[in-house]
Amino acid sequence: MSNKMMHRKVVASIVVCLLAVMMAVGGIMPPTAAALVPPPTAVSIDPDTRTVSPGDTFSINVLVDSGNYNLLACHVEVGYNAAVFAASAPVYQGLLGAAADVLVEPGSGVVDGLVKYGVTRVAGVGNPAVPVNGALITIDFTVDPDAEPDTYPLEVQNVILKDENNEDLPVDYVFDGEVVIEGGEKGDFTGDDGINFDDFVSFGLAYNSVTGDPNYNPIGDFNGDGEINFDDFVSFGLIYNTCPYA
Ligand SMILES: [Ca+2]
Ligand SMILES: [Ca+2]
Repeated sequence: MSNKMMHRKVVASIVVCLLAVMMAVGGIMPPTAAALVPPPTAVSIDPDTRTVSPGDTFSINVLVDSGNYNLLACHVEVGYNAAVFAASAPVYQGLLGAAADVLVEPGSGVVDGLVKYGVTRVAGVGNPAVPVNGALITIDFTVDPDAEPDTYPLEVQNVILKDENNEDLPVDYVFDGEVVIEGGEKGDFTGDDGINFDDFVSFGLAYNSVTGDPNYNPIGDFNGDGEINFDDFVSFGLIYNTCPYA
């Protein structure tokens, strides 16, 4: 083999290798590899964290994502500290079809720090199992007025997901939620029992915020609805320049 031919072969090999690398990096590979790995299933609490004060009420959603799988039925439980929170009965959000097209599992409800909910599609009503991703239920919580400031978990437990053949689906991810209970009296940002100009400035910094915003502070959310707005400002005004907590 001449040096020239040898050189050509080497160049050709390099080009082939480069093409292979480019195809791999660019994802121009045959689609079979990706199709074999379905996207994960997940059950989570939304929002995953929130900050409240003693006596507040708040709502969470339980989200279910079945990935590529057709979801026929599901069962979830959410554990919470019953000494700190009171939970409402879970409210179905239509994830597996309209309320008339599903059956709710007997025993769904609230018992001793556990919210249970199960639902399955009814056959023959044009409600076939399909992939879903959204809110399954909403739960309202009330924080005990004497609750100790701390961080409390909302734990997703005993998840069961069923496909169209009543076979269990993998539960790839379960995301718990947490609730941070802050101490302090409404309006008293400085914690000195009086409501004065310092508190007014802090109230202004939190004004127009909602739960989850970096400047949201439940001390300014007098009615505990997750928003600091004009209603709260009126409540703030009513105790301005007083010492309501002394
Ligand atoms: Ca103050
Ligand atoms: Ca408010």
